[in-house]
Amino acid sequence: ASANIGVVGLAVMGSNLARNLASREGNTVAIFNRSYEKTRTLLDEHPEAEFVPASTYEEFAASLSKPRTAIIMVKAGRPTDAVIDSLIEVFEPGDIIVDGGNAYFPDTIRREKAVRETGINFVGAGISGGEEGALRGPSIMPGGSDESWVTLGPILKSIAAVAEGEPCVTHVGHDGAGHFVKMVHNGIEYADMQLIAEAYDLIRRATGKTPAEIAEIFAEWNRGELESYLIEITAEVLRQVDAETGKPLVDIILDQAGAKGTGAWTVQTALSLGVPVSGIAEATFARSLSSHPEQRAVAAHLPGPDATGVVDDPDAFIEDVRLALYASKIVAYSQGFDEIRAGAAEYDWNIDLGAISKIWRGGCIIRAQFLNRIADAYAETPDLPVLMSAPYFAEAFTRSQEAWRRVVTAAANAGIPAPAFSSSLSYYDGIRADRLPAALVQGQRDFFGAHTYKRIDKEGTFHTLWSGDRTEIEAVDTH
Ligand code: NBP
Repeated sequence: ASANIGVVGLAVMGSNLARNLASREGNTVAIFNRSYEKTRTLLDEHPEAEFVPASTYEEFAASLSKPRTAIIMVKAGRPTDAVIDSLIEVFEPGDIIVDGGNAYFPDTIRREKAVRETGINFVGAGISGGEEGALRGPSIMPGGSDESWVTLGPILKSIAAVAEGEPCVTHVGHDGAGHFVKMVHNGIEYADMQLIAEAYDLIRRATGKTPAEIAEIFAEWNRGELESYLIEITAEVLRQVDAETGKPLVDIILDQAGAKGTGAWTVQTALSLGVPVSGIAEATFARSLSSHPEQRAVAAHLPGPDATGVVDDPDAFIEDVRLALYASKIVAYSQGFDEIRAGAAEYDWNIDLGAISKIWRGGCIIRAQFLNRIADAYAETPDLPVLMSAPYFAEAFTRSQEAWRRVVTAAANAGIPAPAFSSSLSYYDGIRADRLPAALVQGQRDFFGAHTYKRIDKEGTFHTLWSGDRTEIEAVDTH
């Protein structure tokens, strides 16, 4: 037994993670893949790395020092279950199995429970940053037991991205907490990307600027409060010219956005937790809308305004869009953190929200300066019920809310879809409202279904006899 850590599954993510592990002082990495070719390729292409190859699960287990620790990087779903079953056969109580794939958190909760019964530790770890992150330093969101963190913590810290001197990994919480937080990370990523896409579309269609010109605008924004990986790569994508046609590549790419399902998971989970993640939901729906060419073709003749000429001062409009993007982004992140708070309460996880914002500062797709502001907000008030109500963000809304309204108005007037911008503004106005028309909804529910209501002026549950003499009675709340 000579390896302190093992990797099972040597496709692109697993090989890169194995190389990352092997490159760090003190690690010797056992490697295993179902078919031996991938193991052979990794050994051949990276003779510099200290790998201990195995061709069977028995050999793999024998090559690991105790407690044996193995990270699984295979396709999510059945393949992950198959590998876990095989590892359980050859591992012993106290050993640690880590699933680094993109598992759906209820699967992680189920697997953790089943594996724990054998005495083996199971850790579901969300790993963000794609291939490049796996190789150079991802952001890692591990769940699992405190016991497993003792062994696993130093290993994961050795390979994680570093942001402002701190490794981008923290023990998120028990069982499925890590994969839950990774899921919400991806949901926020959807919202952030959609907001940026709407900003681009608004500027392009309302001012007539070219993709190359808009690339320069994003590059400029990346030097200010919007500084982030996603803004940076947006400028790169917009600058790209298609070699074949000489046109901007963004005009040649088919406008139908794909999805692997993590946005949908985030929204489905939010619906069952009762958390309004409207920014993430609109981003997910916007991808769905784009991917139905047959519907778009039959709807294309529906009437709408002409977008040209809605903006008389392009520079002022572009600055408005920047402010609207920043304000909407605060809403999207606030909603995402709200979902993590609700998930932690529902599943009994002790999640440090400030620590989560810090481990997203490096390695992952949503990495940004902005996350420091979120960390500050939680440092000041750890149990903040609504992130965007923190003083720093309140100040940002003071600066941006008028511009935000102008942009949403211009989008509506010009017939340019801005679902994430406008739903974020509606959420903002809803959450800060003194009174909501929810009172009327309660009245309607009581009318047709005797669902009862509460009053603002006294305790109790009430029902109006709508089909009788319309007097109010005190009701027993059974709904
Ligand atoms: P894939 O998701 O393409 O999976 C391929 C690997 O799974 C191969 O090693 C394959 O072995 C193995 N495998 C399969 Br398929 N069925 C198996 C089974 N029944 N038993 C054992 N091994 C089996 O690899 P990937 O693209 O490197 O992704 C790995 C994980 O990382 C996935 O969960 C993915 O969702 C996640 N991921 C994350 C990010 C990110 O940014 N965080 C990016 C990409 C992927 P074989 O060689 O024998 O067929």
